[in-house]
Amino acid sequence: MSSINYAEKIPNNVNLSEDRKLQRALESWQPHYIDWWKEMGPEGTSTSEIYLRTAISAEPDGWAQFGHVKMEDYRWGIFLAPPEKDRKVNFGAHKGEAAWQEVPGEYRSMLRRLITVQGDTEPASVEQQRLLGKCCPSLYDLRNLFQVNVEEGRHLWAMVYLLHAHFGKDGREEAEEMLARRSGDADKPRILGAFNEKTADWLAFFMFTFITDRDGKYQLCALAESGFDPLSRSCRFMLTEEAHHMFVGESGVGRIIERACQVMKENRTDDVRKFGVIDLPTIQRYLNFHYSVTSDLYGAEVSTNAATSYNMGIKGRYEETKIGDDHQLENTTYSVLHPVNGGFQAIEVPALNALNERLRLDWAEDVAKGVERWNKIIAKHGIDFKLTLPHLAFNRAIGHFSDIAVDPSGKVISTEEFARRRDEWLPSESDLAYVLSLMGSAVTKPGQFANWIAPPARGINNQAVDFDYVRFA
Ligand code: BYC
Repeated sequence: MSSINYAEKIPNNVNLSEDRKLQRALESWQPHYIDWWKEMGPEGTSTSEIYLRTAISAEPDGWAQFGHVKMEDYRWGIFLAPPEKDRKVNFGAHKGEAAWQEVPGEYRSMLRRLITVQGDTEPASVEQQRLLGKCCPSLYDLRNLFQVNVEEGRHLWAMVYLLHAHFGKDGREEAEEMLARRSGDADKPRILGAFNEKTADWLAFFMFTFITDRDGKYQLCALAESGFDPLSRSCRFMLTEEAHHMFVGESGVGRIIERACQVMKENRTDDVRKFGVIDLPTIQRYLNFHYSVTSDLYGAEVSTNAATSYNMGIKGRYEETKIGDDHQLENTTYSVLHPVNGGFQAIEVPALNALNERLRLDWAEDVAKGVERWNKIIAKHGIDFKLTLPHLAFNRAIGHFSDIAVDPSGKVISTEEFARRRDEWLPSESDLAYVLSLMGSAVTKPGQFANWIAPPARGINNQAVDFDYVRFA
């Protein structure tokens, strides 16, 4: 059941050939996807062979196979995690009922909206990252970028399959729209804010995969709890791929920090820019930016949308079934920080309305642990500097903090002061220009690394660090 059939035009483990109508619909979407990939996917890669992992089975222990693959020959497809016997709806008004294999009619539009929002982020991130290959710091990093890109492409397939299989004409239209929007486009932007930002350099890419892919993890975990079983199974399989993306981000930033610290020590100076590496205060400003922009992805702190989708049983909490409460939350409250009279106050609100905030805090705690691991690298070098996460109200565009100006420590300030001091806290034009100036041309000799980043501790899939992860034609 879970092994993937690669003999078909669209590899899948959902017996696609048994549903001719659906198969035809997806086969007619497939060339549009390929056209989109050629136009908006990683640039200049069509003939290179990349050491990629490809799913061969959706079972936990056997799905990854590694080998050199031409990007254009990559086989995207539809893979769901194996079904769980007698799975139930585990929360909300339908708690205890059998999980749904079809969309309950009255929940169609809410489910379609969530699947569309999730799906839209996937091609968006590929678009954001499409030029990075031209300035890669090594073949190892180039391979990781392409691995992330092909998997985001497959995550789009996962959501498009659900739209086609369960939402009829509306779903097919949404699937087409997914290929029509463009990250950062003034007329047809991607749906969520962070996915319209630029990812112009590798520090931004690593921050994005560390922080924003981690939002992906938490949102997918919440959707994996869904009573709509096909969504749950899709998200569970997507999560197995997401872990590598966050590793790429965390280790990438860690290696940039490592290199900065080496140069600081060797030259006994904080002023490392003249040695062509990225200084720690610039890394802090990138962290502030990506953290605040990604905080917005959780929506408003108090949200009736979130309450409704929980009540319906379609989007749960992080690790829902491990939480020891009634999983209905009708009579519970949750404390949410509000801006009040120039400061902040924790106010109890109905727990159902606070679900976005709760997921955001789960994510924030996880991000903070990663930042602590980065701080250990700095401490190991005996350098007196600590990266910190800004206050959750800092630089927000969505939710109830979006109307106030706050410095990274959480002090409420005037909008004039924020504008005046913005460049102390967020990457300035000159920070961005400096980091971009380091990117230069691609480093493509096996085992070589750009000056601004340390090599990784080990290679991919037990290969050496100087393995030829990408072979150019
Ligand atoms: N930008 O009640 P509210 C990933 C909209 S990342 C623009 O607060 P709700 C990945 C909202 O849509 C994970 N608009 O929101 C990572 C709503 O609009 P409508 C992606 C925003 O519904 C890296 C209105 O504001 N997955 O996978 O409770 C690489 C009122 O909103 C934003 C998901 O997000 C924003 N930031 O929560 C690749 C999961 N925030 O409907 C991939 C699916 C809110 O009134 N999505 N709005 O026009 C959801 O669960 C929810 O839609 C949200 C919003 C959590 C995003």
